[in-house]
Amino acid sequence: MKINRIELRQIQMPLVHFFETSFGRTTTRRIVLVRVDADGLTGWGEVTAGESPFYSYETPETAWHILRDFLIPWTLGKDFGAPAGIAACFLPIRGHNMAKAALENALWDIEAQKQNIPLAKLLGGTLEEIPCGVSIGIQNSIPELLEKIDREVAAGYQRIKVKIKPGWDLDVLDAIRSKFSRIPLMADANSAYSLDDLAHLKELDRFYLMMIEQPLGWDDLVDHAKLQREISTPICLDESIHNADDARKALQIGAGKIINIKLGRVGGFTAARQVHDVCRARNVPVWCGGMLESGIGRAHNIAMSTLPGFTLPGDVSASKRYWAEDIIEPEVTVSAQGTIRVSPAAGLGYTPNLARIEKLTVRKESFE
Ligand code: OSB
Ligand code: MG
Repeated sequence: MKINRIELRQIQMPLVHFFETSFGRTTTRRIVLVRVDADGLTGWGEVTAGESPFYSYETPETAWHILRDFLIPWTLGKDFGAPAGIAACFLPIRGHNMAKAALENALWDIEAQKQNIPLAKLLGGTLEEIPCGVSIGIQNSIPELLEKIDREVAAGYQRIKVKIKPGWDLDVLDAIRSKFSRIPLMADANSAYSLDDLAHLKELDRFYLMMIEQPLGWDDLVDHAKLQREISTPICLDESIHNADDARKALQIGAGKIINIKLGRVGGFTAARQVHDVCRARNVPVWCGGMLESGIGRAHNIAMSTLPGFTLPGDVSASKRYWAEDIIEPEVTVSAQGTIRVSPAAGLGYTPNLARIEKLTVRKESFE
């Protein structure tokens, strides 16, 4: 596969509702899209970095820099046998996984089109329908949160994840459990606690949560292992897993019992499959995390979620929960049973809406 042309664009898309985590509130997404032309075909990738370096150090600007000054010059005009070849080429660059993932994933899209099979099939996916959950951010009040949960449960979503932080945790979970005693429920702290909060975190055990996601440091494994020995709620790792080695070490020391896989965080499909394989070999369930993606990143997440180890509902949900109008056609829809049916079409399974993308573009640069 020879890369002839790469185009970077930054688009700006307002969310239909703000999304708040322990590190802040997002109202508008700034997303870098990568368009790759190779072998007469076009593939798309999405940089999933947040607007500010709070989830990780990457931002749309750091990704643009790494892509323009390193990843693109290293790959333009070069011939890569298979998409995994480009992942190997990026290895000398430390970190910047979201920038790498956007470019690598576009090549997977092209390879699937070339073989005339769905991307899910190319990855080795087996599920035809994936189970979906929702991630609900911190709200202005508990009644507003309960109303949101009510709506998502009624829509059929198979599990509810809520964001927690000190001051928005025990009371919130108490209120949820009084109203929805049996829903599959989990909480994501996005690193808002430390081991000083051990007694407080132990209180979470009474809500019989499916798991608690990343309670401690964003780059920590050791303290998570200590916490996991003290609480019965399974810990799920998000921020601190960047590759298959991290996953192996985390499981080895008991830092958690479940891993959330995000394509951007681990650097693309090649690494994501490796993390999946490490977990599957140890019977550790994984699920697909979300980063408030546009339709392109969402389509990639759907394809990845078809791998056999993705046994838990992920944070991959309907386009309309985020966008008044998505940038792909058709938009992503979820069935009344809380599933997404995987498109049988070749490649992404969705068509990027070029006119819509052009309208949302605030910055563009192409490389031949
Ligand atoms: O920690 O999973 C997270 C969104 C932005 C940054 C981090 C996270 C999230 C989500 C949203 O939980 C998941 C989604 O609906 O895309
Ligand atoms: Mg998370």
